[in-house]
Amino acid sequence: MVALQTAAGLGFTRIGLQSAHAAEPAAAESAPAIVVGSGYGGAVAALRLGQAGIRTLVLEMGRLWDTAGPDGTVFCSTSAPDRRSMWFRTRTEAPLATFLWLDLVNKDISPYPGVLDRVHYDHMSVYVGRGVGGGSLVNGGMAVTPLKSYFAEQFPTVDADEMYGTYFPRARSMLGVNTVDPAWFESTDWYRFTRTSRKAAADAGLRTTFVPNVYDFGYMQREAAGTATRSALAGEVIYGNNHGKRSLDKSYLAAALGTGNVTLHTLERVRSLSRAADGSYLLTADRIDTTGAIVETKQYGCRYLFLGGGSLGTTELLVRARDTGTLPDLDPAVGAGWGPNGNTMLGRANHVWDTVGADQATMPVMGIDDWANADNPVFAEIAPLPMGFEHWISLYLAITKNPERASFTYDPASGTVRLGWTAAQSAVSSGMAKKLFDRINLANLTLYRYDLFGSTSKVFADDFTYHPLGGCVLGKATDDYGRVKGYSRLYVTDGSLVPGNIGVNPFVTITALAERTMARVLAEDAAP
Ligand code: FAE
Repeated sequence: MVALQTAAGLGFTRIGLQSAHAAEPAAAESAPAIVVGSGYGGAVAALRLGQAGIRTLVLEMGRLWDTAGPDGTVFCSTSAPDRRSMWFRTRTEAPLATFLWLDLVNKDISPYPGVLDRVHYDHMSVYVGRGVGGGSLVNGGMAVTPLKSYFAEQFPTVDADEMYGTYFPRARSMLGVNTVDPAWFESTDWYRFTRTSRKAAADAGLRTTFVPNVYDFGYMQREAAGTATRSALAGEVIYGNNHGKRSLDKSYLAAALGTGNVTLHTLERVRSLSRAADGSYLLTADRIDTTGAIVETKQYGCRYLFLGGGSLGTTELLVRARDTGTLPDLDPAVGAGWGPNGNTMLGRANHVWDTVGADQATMPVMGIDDWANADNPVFAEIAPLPMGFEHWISLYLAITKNPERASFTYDPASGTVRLGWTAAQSAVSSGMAKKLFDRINLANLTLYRYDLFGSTSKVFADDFTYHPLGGCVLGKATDDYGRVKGYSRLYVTDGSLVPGNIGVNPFVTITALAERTMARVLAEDAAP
C-alpha cells in the first residue's frame, strides 16, 4: 500500500499525459484513483480510499438527490409520479403495472434523469437506481445477511469465517442496519399485511423470519405517532424516500466526502476504458444535461481504477472494452455468470376476513424462509402493496435457488451489450415460487391474483428483477479479491462479483465483499 499512498501524496495530476501515444486521448483530468458508480460497491471503495489519504474521483451517471423540487420535496410521490421518478421515460414503468387488469398505476411523465431505471433486455428487464447512492435510493432497505452455508457454497474460495466475523458486521454497522420493534410490529396497523401473510404461511407449516432494514424504525414509529413527516408510511420507496431511509448518501458516501479526499462528478456516464502506455487507465465519459443531451465528452486518467457501476454497468464497460480491443487481455469469464437472484413477484387473494389493511408501511420486515427445503429452496419477502384502501392482496418477492445463468455479449451494431437470458430460464424461478405458494393457497383455500402484472392474466412476474447479480464473478473474471484478471490496478467492487444468486436480498453481501476487497487492496497493492 505504500506505493498507493505515495501516488496520492504526489498528486499524479497529469497521469497519462506525458507518456500517452498521440493516438490515445489525453486525460484532461487525473486522479490517483477513480471509482465508477456510487452504489454500494462504489461507495465502499470511495470511503476506504479517502480514509487512506488517496485522492479519489467518483463518476456517477445519475444526479445528486439533495434539492427539493417545486413541491418542496426531493423525491416525487409514488401515487403521483413526475419526471423525477424514472430515468428518461415518457411514462413510468412500475413493477406492478395493473390492478383489476386496469392500467391505473403508471403515469405519463417528461424525460429527465429520474431516480429509477428499468433496463430492458430481450427476456429480462432489470430495475436499478440512478443517482448518488445507486440502488440505495430506490430499494426496500432490506438488509439481509445470507445463510453462511449458502454463502460458502456460492463463494468457495472466500474465508466464510472471516466474512461473518469481520466484513458482514462491518457492513451492517456502516449501513445503519436496525430491526423493527417486535411489540410495535405486532400492534400496528401499518404491518397488518405482514401479519396476515405470516398467518397464511404458518397455516401451511412454513417458517417466517424477521429481516433487518436500513430504514430508521424509530423514525417510522414517529411517523405513525404523527410527530414526523411521513415517508415509508406515505407510500414512498421505489421513486425515493424523502425521510427515514439511511441511503448511501447519508452513510458511506457522506463519510467518504468527509475525508476531504473524495470528489464526486454527477451526470457523467463512463463510456469506455483503455490503458495508456505508462499503465494508467484512461476513461471517456459523456456529461449529460437534464434533457439527456451530451454537453461534453471528458477524458480522465487514473492509476487505480475501481468499477462500481453495478452488475449491468460494470459488466457492460468490461465486455465492451474486451470485445472492442481497448482492454483485450480481459478474461473470457467477463460477461458470464449472470442471474436475477431467482426473483419472481406474485400476489395472492386473501379471504375477506383476512384483511391486509389500507395502511401499509413500504419497508418489508419479514420473509417466508423455506431455503432449507432441499427440494425447492425459496426465500420469499413479504412485500407491501400500499394502495390506500383494503384490497386483501398479499404480495411477495420470491428469491428462488434458480441455478440458471446467462452471459452478456457485445453488440457492435448498437455499441451496447445483449443479455442471453431466456424466458425458459425465468420459468425455473416461477416454477419454484409456484410450488411454495401452491402449498400456501392449498392450506388456506385461497387463490392467486391474475390482474396485477399486465393484461395477460399473468400470475408470476418472472420477467423482471430487482437483484441483478454477476457478469464479473469473483474468482472467475477476477481473482479472489475483485482484482480483474489480465490487468493490474483494475478492480470490481459491486454486484457483478456475485455469481447470479445469493438467496436473500443482496446489498449487505455486496457491501461486505467490497469491504473485504478494499481491506486487501489497501494493504497489499503497490504500483509496479
Ligand atoms: P448499484 O447500487 O446499482 O450502483 C451502481 C451505480 O453506478 C448507479 O448509481 C449507476 O447509476 C452508476 N453507473 C452505472 N454505470 C455507470 C457508468 N457507465 N458511468 C457512471 N455511473 C454508472 O450497484 N437489495 C437489498 O439488499 N434489499 C432490498 O430491499 C432491495 N430492494 C430493491 C428494490 C428495488 C426497487 C431495486 C431496484 C433494487 C433493490 N435491491 C435490494 C437491490 C439493491 O439495490 C442492489 O443489489 C444494489 O444497489 C447493487 O449495488 P451495486 O453496488 O452493485
